[in-house]
Amino acid sequence: MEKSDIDYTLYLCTDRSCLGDRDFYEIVRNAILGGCSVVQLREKNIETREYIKIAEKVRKMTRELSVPLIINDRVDVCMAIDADGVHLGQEDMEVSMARKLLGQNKIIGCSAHNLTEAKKAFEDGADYLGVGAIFSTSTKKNTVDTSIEALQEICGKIKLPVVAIGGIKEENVHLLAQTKISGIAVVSAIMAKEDSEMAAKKLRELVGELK
Ligand code: 3NM
Repeated sequence: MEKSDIDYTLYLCTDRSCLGDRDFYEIVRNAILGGCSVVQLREKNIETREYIKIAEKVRKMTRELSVPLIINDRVDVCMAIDADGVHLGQEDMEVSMARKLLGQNKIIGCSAHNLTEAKKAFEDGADYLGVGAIFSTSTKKNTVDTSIEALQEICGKIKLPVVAIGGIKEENVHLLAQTKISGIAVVSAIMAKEDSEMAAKKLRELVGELK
């Protein structure tokens, strides 16, 4: 898939901690069937070998279903399984260094909380930005609040696709109208739902209404 063809409308970040006894792969598959257009595998506190094992399975599934797979933080895991790209936070590897390692064809996303970070990510060669946390979230600790005004400013001034993240759910998607985001990224609004296909379908409709 060409980088320019990527549809950021509904970006799923995975989290295996909210599954209970449900099957991770089934939830992700159903979320894609419901309309998730990008999957980011986000694993924390996991051995590298285990990370790769999971990533390979998700890689197979996303290839079958023709959606891009992004690996959170781990450039080595991205390379090892030939994922479509990597997502880097402000504490992770520098975008410019990841670009050197991954080459031009891989997608590199970067988290930004303000215009300065967004500009730097753009200059360093990022392909898209994840901007948040827009609303409060209990999924990730120590998030930096980012206002809708700051999101709007980044969308207006940086020529990269912007995906809003943090506490986004059915009830508040409408508050992102007029921000010119390319899509929303969610964890719990899909992963914590019993029916991830229906959850994705509904969110996809709501984001579609913004555009
Ligand atoms: N990154 P939920 S907030 C993975 O602010 C992540 O950069 C964030 O989870 C950031 O959709 C977040 O359940 C968690 O609120 C988002």
